[in-house]
Amino acid sequence: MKLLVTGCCGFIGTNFVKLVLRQHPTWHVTNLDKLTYAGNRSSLLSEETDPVHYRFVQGDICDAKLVEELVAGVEAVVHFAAESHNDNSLKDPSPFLHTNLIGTYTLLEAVRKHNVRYHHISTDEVYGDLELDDPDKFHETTPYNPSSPYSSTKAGSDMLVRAWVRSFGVKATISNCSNNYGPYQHIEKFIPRQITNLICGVRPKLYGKGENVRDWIHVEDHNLAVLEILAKGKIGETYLIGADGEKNNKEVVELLLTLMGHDAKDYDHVSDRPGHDMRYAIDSTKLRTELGWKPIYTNFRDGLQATVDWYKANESWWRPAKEATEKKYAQLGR
Ligand code: NAD
Ligand code: TDX
Repeated sequence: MKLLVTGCCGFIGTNFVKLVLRQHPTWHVTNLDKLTYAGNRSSLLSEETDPVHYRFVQGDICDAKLVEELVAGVEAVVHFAAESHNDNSLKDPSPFLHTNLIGTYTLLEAVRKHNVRYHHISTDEVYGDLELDDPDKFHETTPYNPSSPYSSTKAGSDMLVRAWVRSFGVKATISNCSNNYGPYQHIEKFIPRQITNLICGVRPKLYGKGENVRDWIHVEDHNLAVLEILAKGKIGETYLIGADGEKNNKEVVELLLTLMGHDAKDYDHVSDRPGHDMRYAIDSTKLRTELGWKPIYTNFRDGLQATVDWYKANESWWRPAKEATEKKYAQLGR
């Protein structure tokens, strides 16, 4: 199997490449990544020593000529590359429109031309948010209702995929996953920001009251689901990926503080994110019953402890980005 995978110098893509090369040692993966501020080539440096199975190409998914050349040589494309951070999208939406919309369009045109299987990685944020006391969860049929420039461009990219399936017969599937955690996540994101703050002697920062709920899933469980969909997913279908991991932000920070040897109340409240989605929750029945997937990392405390240990052991990976990341937050007052 020859795969083109986009955005693998980022969090989920890096873990995806490592998983694929472990589970399918005969496959070949080409990683197309622009190396934005969020991309770190060093995460897959050891894989670069095996050019028979892994190749890194630095480039933009909006570069139609390059994308077409790469798509022509593979059997399937898995599209992870995106501008992925809500806070950044509120400050400057333009790269989100470029990468998430034009980038997806560029890939779709290439897979259409070369009749190549395509899997589109998306987010549960396309469905908007739920009230804290709503007994319902997001389903494949929940209407789209995105809140931020990030989630609206992801919603737009999903719509492009659906249109390319219906109008041009592109062989595509879509997955919408909840919040991931695990190794190699950029330290701008909630969990690694607080872990690295604590390592640096800085108190964790909770937006608003900290009551917002996210449905946490370990990145490995997300990627295992993507491999199932690639192998057995029905063309044209959407699959929701989630591991029943609902927690509010306050609970997560308190658990992190405890795991790292601090008093559970040693955090600060900072100003809230404008338009902050209240709650995400995924019903993954379709994925579980139709494709037989189930999560492996069902103990959040253990998964979080392993993640803390990873950031402690890999300071050279995140330290160079810490100052610039916190400078951006300081400008936002958060
Ligand atoms: P990330 O920000 O860590 O990584 C994104 C990667 O894409 C980076 O390596 C970056 O250099 C690359 N990239 C950005 N613009 C590019 C362009 N124009 N051309 C080529 N490469 C480009 O993101 P992530 O958290 O790994 O998310 C990956 C995908 O998963 C995204 O599509 C995101 O919407 C989706 N997703 C993420 C989560 C989550 O919790 N992180 C949850 C659900 C879905
Ligand atoms: O310092 C912080 N304090 C805080 O309280 C940060 C960075 C975040 N938060 C809150 C905001 C959210 O309620 O924590 C929650 C998680 O925040 P993020 O890590 O920024 O994630 P979120 O906005 O929920 O989006 C994530 O999940 C869905 C990913 O970044 C998206 O790419 C994915 O689509």
